[in-house]
Amino acid sequence: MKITNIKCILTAPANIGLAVVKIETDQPGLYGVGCATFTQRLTTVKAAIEDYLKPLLVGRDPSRIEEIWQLSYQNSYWRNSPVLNNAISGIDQALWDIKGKVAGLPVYELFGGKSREAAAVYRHADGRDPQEVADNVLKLAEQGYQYIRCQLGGYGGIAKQQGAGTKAVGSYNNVGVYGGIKNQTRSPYGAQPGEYYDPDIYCRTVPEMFEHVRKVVGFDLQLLHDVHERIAPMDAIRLAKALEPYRLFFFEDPLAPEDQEWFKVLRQHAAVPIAMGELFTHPLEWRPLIVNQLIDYIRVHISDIGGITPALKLARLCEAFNVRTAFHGPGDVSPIGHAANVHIDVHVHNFGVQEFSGFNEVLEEVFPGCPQVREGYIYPNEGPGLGIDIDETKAAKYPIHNDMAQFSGGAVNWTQSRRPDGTVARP
Ligand code: GCO
Ligand code: MG
Repeated sequence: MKITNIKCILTAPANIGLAVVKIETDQPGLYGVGCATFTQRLTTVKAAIEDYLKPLLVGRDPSRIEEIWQLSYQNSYWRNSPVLNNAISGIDQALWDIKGKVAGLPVYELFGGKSREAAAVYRHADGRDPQEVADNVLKLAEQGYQYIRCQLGGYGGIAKQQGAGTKAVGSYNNVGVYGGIKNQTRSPYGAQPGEYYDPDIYCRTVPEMFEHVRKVVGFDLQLLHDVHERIAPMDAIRLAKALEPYRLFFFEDPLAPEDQEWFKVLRQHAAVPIAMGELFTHPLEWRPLIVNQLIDYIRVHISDIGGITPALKLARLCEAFNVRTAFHGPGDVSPIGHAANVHIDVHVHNFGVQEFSGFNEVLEEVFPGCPQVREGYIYPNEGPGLGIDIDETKAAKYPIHNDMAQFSGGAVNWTQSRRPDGTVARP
């Protein structure tokens, strides 16, 4: 069996750019698909695949997944970048898909079979104020979800830019839920355009939000929160302590990958389960946190670390240190990437929870075989391989474009966050 062609398909059926790899072979009708989605740098991933990995791999035996992964990983000499890892992921996932099709088995069987019939998923409940968050939590609970992420305004601490002298106000009106005027922090005249937020307002409104949401929904639901590494380490520690009474399932990205040393301080001060890893691309980022038991859930975006092959190895490492998986699963993972997540989720012993962002009708059309969710659980397809495909003709109807709603470099959007004084901040 030989690889005869490798192509990277870019498409945006839900207005979020996705990258998918298709590997064709010399066996009639036998091909594999894989996710390579790094939505902020799609065309660079496509170039890495078609200009570099394709000439390296065409003509090779697709059954040699481990060897091809190592060859691709070393081939650029410099390694561990999100662009190169996503390119390798698209290849790797497609090779697992091919191997499953050749064996006539779903990919999870190749790992060692199921540990559970389906994977529990969590959805996002956002709101402009605590009551709206609570309402959205209840809506998701009615659909059967038991795990729900709660955010004030998506990222929180949202401020409105109001011309000269930006006025940063809370993510809801300036009066706190329980009275008291939220301080209004102002920006200098001529402040640059950006998504302004106020870390102080964020840190004060999140505990208020959970106080209110727990009052409304009680404690039977598992609630999560994502800091998105947007506050200073000491503020993250103070916030984690403030959230202890609300029994979070996990507290995500409290610190930036660059603030790794602070995790041991956080661990000493707050009894809150920590989830980290969405931004990780390098083994030296996750290894210390796992072996020193400084986190409870690993949140990697599996294409950002190079695909199924490294994700399985990472899950095994985590099992030895009682860390559970909680793979990244937002809209900027393709349905093929979600399918890859689910095959690992139903297999590994130390599964925690799976993030899921839902599929719209168009995604389901472009990607026949999307894994299905019922009563808060996502089920793998029982067909051979990853059990999902891409309809290239339909995918072509949804081209990516630079001013895409969420992730373009151009328009001011969530990746152009600024603090009240105009300082560029982590998204
Ligand atoms: C998550 C992410 C999202 C981000 C986006 C980045 O935990 O799903 O942090 O909240 O906004 O998905 O890819
Ligand atoms: Mg996150």
